[in-house]
Amino acid sequence: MPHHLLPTPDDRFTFGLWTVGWQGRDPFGDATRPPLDPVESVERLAALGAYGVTFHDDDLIPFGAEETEREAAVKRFRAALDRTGLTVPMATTNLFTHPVFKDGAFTANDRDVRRFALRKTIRNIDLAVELGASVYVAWGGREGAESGAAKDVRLALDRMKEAFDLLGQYVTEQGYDLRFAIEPKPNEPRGDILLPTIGHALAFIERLERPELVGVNPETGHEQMAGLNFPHGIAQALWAGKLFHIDLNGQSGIKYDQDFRFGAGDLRQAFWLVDLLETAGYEGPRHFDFKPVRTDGADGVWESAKNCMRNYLILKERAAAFRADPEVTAALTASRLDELARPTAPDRLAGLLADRGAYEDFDATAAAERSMAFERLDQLALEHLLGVRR
Ligand code: 3MF
Ligand code: MG
Ligand code: MG
Repeated sequence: MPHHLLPTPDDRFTFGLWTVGWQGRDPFGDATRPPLDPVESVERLAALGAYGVTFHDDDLIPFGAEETEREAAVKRFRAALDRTGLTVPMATTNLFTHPVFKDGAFTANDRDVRRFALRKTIRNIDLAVELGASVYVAWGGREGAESGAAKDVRLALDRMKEAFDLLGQYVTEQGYDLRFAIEPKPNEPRGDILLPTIGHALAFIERLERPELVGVNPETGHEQMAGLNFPHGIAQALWAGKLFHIDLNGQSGIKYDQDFRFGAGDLRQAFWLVDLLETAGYEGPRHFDFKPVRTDGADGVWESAKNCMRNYLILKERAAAFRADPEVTAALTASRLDELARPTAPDRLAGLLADRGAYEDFDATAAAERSMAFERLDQLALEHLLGVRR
């Protein structure tokens, strides 16, 4: 295998414990694989060249565990991290599995549940910081509804804001160097989930007491489940300075959350995504949130984990070749990408209004006749992606 396609910790690839640890339980079928010890996951991921591992509180410590059991689990995990050098750049809370969260956590109609959810989150924030995490993800999978009157969405958003304001106050008062990343998803497991897309989340964040502490953790498949263009959403999150973290995986079109390994599903969007992350200066972890298919045993688990990283590196190589190709440079100019980079009116409004060439003398017919030459540009990209041009 070419050396540059072998991952190293410098590539900053990370995996959730719940990804390789997924036992294949789905709404129609039981587990097809035995439980996986988090310590084994740490060791295997380190051996494959990963940089870090992430976890929900309940991935590491069973829900409701006694304090002694909790301490023992953390101790074993920490020892495995020390042994392997794997990091924990992110952690998160499970606010969706236990039946107590059936109507949500931060926005459950039941106030006691909301208070419990906040305390559960705060408890795991302490552990996350102890283990060195700098990002805390919040996926509100149960924050939503199946019917109209069951959820007053404006009130639920008030409660959601209250939750993030309290969590922001907590980390500020503790002096923690920790930022939050909201993970949008349109539906599943709720019929409709609040903050369903990157755009909804970005608008919500600006209403918080400490917006600087909160960004987004978009997931490939979640945006694509809504038929949206994932690289476009990521570009807007980057533009807003809000791409604090990312969940990479594969999805084929508008259907259930497939969570395929990265590179499966919409390959063209995967190509443009890697091109964007690698050229836009994104420095966060490349985090995989996928589910090894339930047809496979342990062989498929580690094969798919390895290939999430391998596919990212292949696409990184292809995207770099595309950018370095002189024919691509010429095609980009022919498509006027350099012009898009120029401000529309550096002469400000007065200059624009005084410029007869901009309106009175503008030849709209001639401008309409200029080809944008996008077909040639896109074919060059496709041929680089397919490995036909190098
Ligand atoms: C569900 C998800 C979640 C989140 C996780 C991290 C279980 O579709 O993507 O995975 O990523 O809760 O916050
Ligand atoms: Mg998913
Ligand atoms: Mg996710």
